[in-house]
Amino acid sequence: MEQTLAVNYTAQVKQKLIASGAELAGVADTEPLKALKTDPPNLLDSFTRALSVAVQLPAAVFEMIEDQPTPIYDSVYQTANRILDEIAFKTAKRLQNDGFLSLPIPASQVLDRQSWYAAISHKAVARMAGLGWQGKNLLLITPQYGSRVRLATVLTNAPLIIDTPVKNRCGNCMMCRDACPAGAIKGINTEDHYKTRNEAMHFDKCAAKLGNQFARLPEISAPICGICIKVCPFGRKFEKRSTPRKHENGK
Ligand code: B12
Repeated sequence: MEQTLAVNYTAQVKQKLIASGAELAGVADTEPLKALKTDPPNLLDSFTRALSVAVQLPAAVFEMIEDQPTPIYDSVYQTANRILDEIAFKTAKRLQNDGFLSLPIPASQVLDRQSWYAAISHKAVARMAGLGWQGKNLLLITPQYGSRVRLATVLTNAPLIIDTPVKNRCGNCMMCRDACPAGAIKGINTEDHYKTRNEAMHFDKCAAKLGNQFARLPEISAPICGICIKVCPFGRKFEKRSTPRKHENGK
């Protein structure tokens, strides 16, 4: 596909994603992502691009979270996963109908519960696709919605135009470190990404708090928390806005 066609096709794919209910979409080259652990290990072999999709969670849900996840957050978490899985499924089918091999990666499927690994890290894909940076909370922080987004990925060999990563804007902020109920966040910054989860967090403390304590609360179905998401100023900034903002990255 020649350049102008590829530019138009990429814009069209992103527009359809936004029209299907996503807030943000971007494209990453799969080459640098091959350094990630994937399941299966050759997951990326047939794919040249990874399309990252983000759905924003309603801001008011976070206002109800104080020191543990709430049943409404649990429900919203499940709904966001369903919406993302449907968007990724439909996008993969659309790309396939256009002649491109495409695979939707589920929002929240865990393939290894011992070491907590999925098929591929959505955060790494989203970061490389320019949706945001990896914050001190280890999550993807978007300039528009902070970490109040859930993510999915579509792997494809469609010749989509690649987006560029954005700069980390955490600065000296330590709000997620100070609020973490597990004391898991170390408060270390990264210009690109952490080499391991443990560089950013006492990972076991986070997994134990969520898996052994929060997931056992009434009406909580998964290891969720929400506190490092709630306190991030980039998410709160959105909450205080009175007028809707256009999708800044136009993706
Ligand atoms: C297993 C899992 C968990 C486990 C383990 C968490 C973990 N940190 O790995 C537990 C149950 C503890 C957990 C907790 C949470 N999770 Co969780 N979890 C996942 C899941 C299913 C797989 C994660 C995985 O495979 N990690 C493997 C490691 C190695 O990858 P990583 O965590 O992304 O970290 C590395 C890469 O990002 C890499 N990287 C970043 N950029 C780049 C670029 C390149 C080129 C390379 C090579 C590497 C690289 O640097 C990191 C260190 O190596 C993902 C969904 C998915 N498929 O991604 C959701 C996911 C990460 N979870 C999510 C969320 C929101 C949470 C919680 C807030 C719970 C909640 N919903 O309330 C907490 C937050 C914990 C925290 N602060 O990290 C969201 C994050 C959204 C966001 N805005 O970032 C995800 C993406 C789910 C989704 N569909 O949106 N989770």
